[in-house]
Amino acid sequence: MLNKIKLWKNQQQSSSLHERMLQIEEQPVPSHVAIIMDGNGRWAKKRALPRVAGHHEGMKVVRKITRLASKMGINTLTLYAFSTENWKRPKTEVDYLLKLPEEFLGTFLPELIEENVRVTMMGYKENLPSYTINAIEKAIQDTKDNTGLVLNFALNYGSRAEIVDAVKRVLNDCQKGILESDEVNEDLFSSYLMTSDLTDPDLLIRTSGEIRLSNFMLWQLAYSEFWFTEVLWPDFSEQHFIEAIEAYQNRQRRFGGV
Ligand code: V0D
Repeated sequence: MLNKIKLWKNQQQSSSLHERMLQIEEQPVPSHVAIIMDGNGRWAKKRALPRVAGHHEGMKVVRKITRLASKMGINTLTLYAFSTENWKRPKTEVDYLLKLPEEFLGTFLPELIEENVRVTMMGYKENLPSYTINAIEKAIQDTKDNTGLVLNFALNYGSRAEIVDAVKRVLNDCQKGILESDEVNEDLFSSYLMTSDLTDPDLLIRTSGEIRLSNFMLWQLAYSEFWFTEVLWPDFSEQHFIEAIEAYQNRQRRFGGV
């Protein structure tokens, strides 16, 4: 294609993106968006590349969607980066995945600080290598006073384990006499989960055509809107995210958010 035409096409595209952003800003955006970033391996396979190439490409999409979510005024973005099931993958792939936080933060942390983003993590830190934890803890520390988007990484996270642990700690507090069993209700129980500081997600996005939760935020997603797409995570663009937010806003408009 001629370069001039390409340029024109890009301009058309970005101006329509801009218009859709303005439209989105006229209605409430979801306060908390959670994403299951699926399809990195399949993206790589389609290109005869190693699976890790898909993960690396997926990391670039995290940057792009974080910027956009921040710009939209979304309060919390939770990203499912590594599940407790992911340990079953080949060791070389696991090792590669667990180096991504360091790589990501090495280049993107200054921008997160600049953008007033606060990094948080939920998941089991115990089994993670020190280079993974150290990179994330530095990011948490360096962004702890930021007041903009909360960028919450679900890493070595599993929802059933989270619930079982919460039950154990409730029982323990009852035994110690800190808590009466009569006081146990939904709100009290929520405060024992890893998401105690967050609101429940308003919108869940899952890419790559899988229509299931895969042990992700089972309790927290009880009332959320779900949006699924066939698009593989490395191909997930700003347009797709905008499409998901528009779908959410349309549902809220039609059903009055009940
Ligand atoms: C691979 C697609 C960013 C999903 C995105 C450890 C799978 C790229 C992070 C990241 C991963 C995590 C914490 C943090 C900063 C960045 C990340 C993992 C995988 C698993 F503080 N991308 N990313 N972490 N992928």
